[in-house]
Amino acid sequence: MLLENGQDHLFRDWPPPGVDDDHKKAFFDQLTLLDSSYPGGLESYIKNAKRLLADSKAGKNPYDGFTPSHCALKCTIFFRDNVRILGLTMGKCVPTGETLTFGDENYINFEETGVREARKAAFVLVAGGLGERLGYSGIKVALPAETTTGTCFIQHYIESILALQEASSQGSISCLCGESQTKIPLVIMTSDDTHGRTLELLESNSYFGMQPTQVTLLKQTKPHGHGDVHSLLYSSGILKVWYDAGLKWVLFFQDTNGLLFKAIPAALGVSASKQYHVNSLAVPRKAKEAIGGITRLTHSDGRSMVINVEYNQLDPLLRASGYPEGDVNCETGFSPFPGNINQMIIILIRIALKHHMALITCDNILFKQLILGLGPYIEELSKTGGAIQEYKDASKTSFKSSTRLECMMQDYPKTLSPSARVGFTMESRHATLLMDVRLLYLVMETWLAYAPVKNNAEDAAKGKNAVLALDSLLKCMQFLIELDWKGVPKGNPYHSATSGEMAIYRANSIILKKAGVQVAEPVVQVFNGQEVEVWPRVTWKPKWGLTFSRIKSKVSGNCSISQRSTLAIKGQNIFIENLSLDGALIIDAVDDAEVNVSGSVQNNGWILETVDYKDTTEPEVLRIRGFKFNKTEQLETKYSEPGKFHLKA
Ligand code: UGB
Repeated sequence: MLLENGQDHLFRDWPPPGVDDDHKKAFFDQLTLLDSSYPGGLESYIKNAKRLLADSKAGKNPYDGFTPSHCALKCTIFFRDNVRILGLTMGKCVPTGETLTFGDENYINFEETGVREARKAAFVLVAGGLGERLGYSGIKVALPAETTTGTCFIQHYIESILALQEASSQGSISCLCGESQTKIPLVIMTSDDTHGRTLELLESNSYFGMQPTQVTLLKQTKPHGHGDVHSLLYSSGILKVWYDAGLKWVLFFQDTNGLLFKAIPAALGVSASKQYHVNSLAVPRKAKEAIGGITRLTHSDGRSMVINVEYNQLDPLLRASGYPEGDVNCETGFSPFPGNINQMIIILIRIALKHHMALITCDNILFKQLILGLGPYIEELSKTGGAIQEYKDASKTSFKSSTRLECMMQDYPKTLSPSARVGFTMESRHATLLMDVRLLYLVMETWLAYAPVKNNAEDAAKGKNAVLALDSLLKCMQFLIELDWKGVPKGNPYHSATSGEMAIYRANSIILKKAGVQVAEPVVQVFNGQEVEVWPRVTWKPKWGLTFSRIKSKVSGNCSISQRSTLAIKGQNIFIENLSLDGALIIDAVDDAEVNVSGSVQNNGWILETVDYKDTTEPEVLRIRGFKFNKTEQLETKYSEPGKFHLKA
């Protein structure tokens, strides 16, 4: 079959029989696995690849017939009158969703609802990506999110889920009856590149406190994009298990966003309170920033939809549709197309239509189901095997190394048959049904929700994050545009290890300020060629600061933190009252220990020093962020026994 499909180059340089036979057999084992796991087998994969490469070379526009426009909601509204978080309901695309201000009563209520609802949630982390752009040799989930405590991303995610689990179980009926606490399931999608090391990381750290049975690793059989998550959830049977267990929400998230769990309680609360079927988180987006843009697409036949257009497709699409400037910032300094951060909360519901379960996922699926009377998600997946439409962004048909197709999890709606076209119709006969549909892009402020770690130091400093993929797409779609590096707007987010870590300190400092602590203003410093705000290095365990109301309940009196300070809170019941911090303070306590901290801490602290990313004498995790801490002096206390304690500095 491979020979018949033009893949004879695979065997051209094979050594004679008897030499390297084990490798040859292993290669065929791989082929067999791929053949059985790809819908239609390897022959189908090769045909799809050839077709997509030909389309790409011919400059075929994947959005043929669609005209992009930004939603009626303009970015000016995002920031009007202290508006912090704004819902874009799909469809009419007017701001009829939720308008939240971080920390106000409404926000706190949503957070509390979200925490309660977490009992009925399952989490899905897509972590099969190589992180090629980051240039880090380890798996990305093993990378420290911040280096004050050295907590890696997977540990932070697991501890956040455990904190939600514990908080959501408190006061629940099952707990009052003495039944075991609800265990929130976590699925991690891995790949050949990440599977072994992910498992090893979990096992060697006792799953960071999670029960091993709570965690399921589902391995992609090829580097094929995060879209594989749908087919894996389907084929593994796990969706059915969750449904039978009475779960209601599935939350998808990515591998290196250290802020995400700050936004999750409120976002889940919005979903639960308003019964949104799909709730995709978004942030204001800088023009050409490497995150997908939420766009209204209107087809010449009248169809219209609001959907993510991937960052490497948006600018060329705009230029080809009468916007010669492409994707540019508007008067607010942001693109009118908000950014998709690939965090979706999806509801598992019953639909009376067919008297059976439907899993509503991804943009627009409910529209398709209702309008076209399609079966539910699981039934839908049974037709396609969960295959997601792939893409290939290259201008060439011959390659120095093997090429591959990719698919994206947010593209699920595009997998349906032509009769089940993506989007919704405005025809009046569907009006009633549309009224019942509740899909939301929840736009959150970036400082709270989004700080991914994706780019290496050099590219981040040059602003290449914004145009890396655009460059290849421009070629592939043959849009004749001249764009050079200088054309990239300065000030676009770096999406690097440097900015990712600093964003955590910034968010924690801002939250403490909102809770009443006097936190010193940041200074601007340059690390690895990137200008970043440096706030006091404040970190806490998710179980200490799961929601804003919990944080507020643990901070009181007249507290202050100087800019050069480090504060690491490593216990659940640590209460800070009338504390003045100028230096480093590290407090560690077991859950049953209640510690009250007050007084004045003054010491030489942890001094921030620069690290050159080319300096190979430094560890890689420090080189990629461009700084390290010289731990000169600190007050460090540890409480390992239950009881009440008072630390008076
Ligand atoms: N991933 C896999 O699990 N398997 C794979 O085969 C590939 C990836 P990238 P990118 O929010 O920041 C996405 O490479 O290109 C996992 C959205 O498409 O980081 O930056 C991988 O491990 C874009 O719309 O994605 O773009 C990682 O966890 C925008 O939302 C995740 O998939 C952007 O992310 C994403 O992989 C963003």
